[in-house]
Amino acid sequence: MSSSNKNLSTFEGTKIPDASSYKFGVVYAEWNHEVTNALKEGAIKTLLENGAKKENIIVKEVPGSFELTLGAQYLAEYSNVDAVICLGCVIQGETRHFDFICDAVAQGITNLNIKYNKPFIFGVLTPDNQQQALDRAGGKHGNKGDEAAVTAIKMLGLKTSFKSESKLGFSK
Ligand code: DLZ
Repeated sequence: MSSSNKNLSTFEGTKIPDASSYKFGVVYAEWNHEVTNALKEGAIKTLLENGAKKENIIVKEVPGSFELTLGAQYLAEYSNVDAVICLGCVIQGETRHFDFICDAVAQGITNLNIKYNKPFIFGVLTPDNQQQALDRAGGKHGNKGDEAAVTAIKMLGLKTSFKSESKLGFSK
């Protein structure tokens, strides 16, 4: 797994914009709850540390990673968030279920980015086993939730940079 060389909670050398003006959705899967709960806590903590207001972080739970796409769409439709952080953990099993879920959620989240012109962040761990997952949910490789939160903030900063440069107006 490539993230074994990178700590997911270390952002030295990168500039993280101020998140105080943005509204965030966080959707996380119940499956592998020990892991996904740690991802969720990491994401919220990182958003707050970078200026997000508690009242501007809307958190929702879905049954499994397969449901992250629709949960994220609900957040975009009904909560008017600027970005959605999608958190899940699909552990490699003995059946092809793993491939179907991973492919579906990756494609689903990709489509939402384009459909809404907003950042929908893929914070889904796809490890071989529980230990690899825990290592990336606040363990020795950091927390994928932290990384997902920083990615959301950076993408919103990028969008805002176009907004301030644009002379043609910016409708969405
Ligand atoms: C069914 C299933 C399996 C086998 N494994 C996982 C998993 O490792 N991680 C996860 O988030 N969800 C899993 N699921 C549940 C599916 O994501 C989904 O909730 C069900 O297939 C119902 O649509």
